[in-house]
Amino acid sequence: MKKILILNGPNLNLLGTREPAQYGYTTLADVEAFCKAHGEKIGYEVECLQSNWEGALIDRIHEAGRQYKAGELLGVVINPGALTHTSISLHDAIKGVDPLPVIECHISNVHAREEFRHHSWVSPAAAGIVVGFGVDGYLVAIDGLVRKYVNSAATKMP
Ligand code: CA2
Repeated sequence: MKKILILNGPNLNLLGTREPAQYGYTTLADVEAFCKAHGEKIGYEVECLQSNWEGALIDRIHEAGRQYKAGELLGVVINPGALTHTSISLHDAIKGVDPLPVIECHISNVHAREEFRHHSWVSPAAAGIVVGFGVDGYLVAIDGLVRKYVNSAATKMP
């Protein structure tokens, strides 16, 4: 069974325990569980990793690039947390594994928040972006990945 990788960056391990007005009450364990269940339903094994370390995320993206080349991985959904707004290294890592599809996902609508959250270093390297759907955004991102790279509506047009 092909895989989809879900990556979560710094502080997302705190999901559901603080700042519920911004991020809701769902924990990261809940998110990972419903992503795995959804993946199973649509025929993908979902693997999840959260790290507070930029380098660990970059190492995993490099490994994902190898898995993609080997035909084992469809793509990656990443919520890079605040690294979104600071990390050129993450941008370079995603560019470095092109054409591996990487979907950037944010729980909150970053564009309706502080100015410093409006810029993303990840977006220019991403295959798609999901913003502001709460934790359901992870499912939207998974479905978007599958629709764009497997079941494209465009491929079904007469
Ligand atoms: O909206 C998102 O998903 C963010 O990626 C979350 C990041 C934030 O820096 C981005 O601007 C937008 C914050 C992740 C920290 O998550 C927490 C969750 C609960 C309590 C504290 C932090």
